[in-house]
Amino acid sequence: MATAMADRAQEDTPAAGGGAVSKTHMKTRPAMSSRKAPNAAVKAKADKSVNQKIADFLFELANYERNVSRDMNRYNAYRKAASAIASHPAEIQSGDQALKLNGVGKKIAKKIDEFLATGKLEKLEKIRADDGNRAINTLTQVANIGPAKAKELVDQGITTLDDLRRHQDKLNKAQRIGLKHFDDFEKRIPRSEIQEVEKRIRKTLNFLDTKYLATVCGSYRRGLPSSGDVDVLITHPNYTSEKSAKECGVLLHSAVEALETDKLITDTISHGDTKFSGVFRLDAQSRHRRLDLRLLPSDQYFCGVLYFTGSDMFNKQMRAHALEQNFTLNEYTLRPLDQGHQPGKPLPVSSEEDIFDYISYEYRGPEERNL
Ligand code: 8DG
Ligand code: CA
Ligand code: CA
Repeated sequence: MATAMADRAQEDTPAAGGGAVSKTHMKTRPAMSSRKAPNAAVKAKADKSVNQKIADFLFELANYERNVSRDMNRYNAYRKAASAIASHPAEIQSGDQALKLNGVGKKIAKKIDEFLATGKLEKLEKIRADDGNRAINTLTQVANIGPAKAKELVDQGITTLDDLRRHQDKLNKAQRIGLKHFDDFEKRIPRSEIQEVEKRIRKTLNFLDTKYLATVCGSYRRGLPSSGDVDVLITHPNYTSEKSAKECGVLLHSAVEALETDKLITDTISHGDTKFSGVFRLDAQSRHRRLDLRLLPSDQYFCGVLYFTGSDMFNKQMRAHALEQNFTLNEYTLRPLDQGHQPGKPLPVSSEEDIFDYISYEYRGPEERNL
């Protein structure tokens, strides 16, 4: 009962945790997974810690850099500082104190001092007051509309969701689906609902072929109480990296077909041999939710599971550690680097633990990867 109520509370919060600046999916990254769940919880209590307030304004600046300036370096720099501050155990009392944290430089320290002294940030006040910025932020909240597309639309005088609805001819299929389900996609997905969809997907796949394996990754696997979308990885022993995706794509195609017949999948945004991106809903009373399905070769499954579990900040750290140990790690493989830094053959991997072992990194369970 308590869980059900907590889930409901989560679901009623907007996906991005209140700010008008982020979205829940896609290649332009949301602001940021590690922030959302705590944010929703904090909101319920209605009083935020100083660190959380600082992290919030840094995330807002990060979004501005991504959406408006389209400067991904600054976007990442602000997010890194925000994550460090949000997870710092002691209350930040000065810019100098923050300067000691990884990712906080002089400019950010100065902003923290301004915020601590005045309770706001001049730069952010100006950004928020600008109509063009606001329009871009609004439009980038639609799934599959990125900063460049948003700018293009704003330049054509399209600045609100109503404008968009009147000019759907300017959108591609994915963007039209984003607009159609705008209200639903804004809502976080409670964990209980993902447990349900996980069961349904496993049951459907099992019915097709008992050798399918499916894992829901992303924030759900990291144990968060709610998620922005559902990321499912599937594999099958018949599909290995030696075979072509084209040859094995039928494994994904028949899975998607079965999930459509099951009335779980409602829309398709894109559908290749190894990646499906679309929409599901549990039943007619439920909301529409974003779904990513990926088919991986069985010998690359665990590198995939590790990668798609994230968080992306955690992945960055782990990849950097791998490099220090002379390995290169990506979503497919772990490979040793030779003296000339050339990657060798992929190492055999049959669990996530194997990957940590090879690179001498202390094992962390999925719940400990929420950076
Ligand atoms: P959320 O959906 O609840 O917002 O959070 P998430 O599950 O952590 O994020 P996601 O956007 O669905 O991405 C899933 C995982 O994919 C993420 O946790 C780590 C991995 N990943 C990266 N980099 C990137 C990237 O640039 N784009 C995407 N889509 N995923 C990435 O490490
Ligand atoms: Ca996700
Ligand atoms: Ca995703």
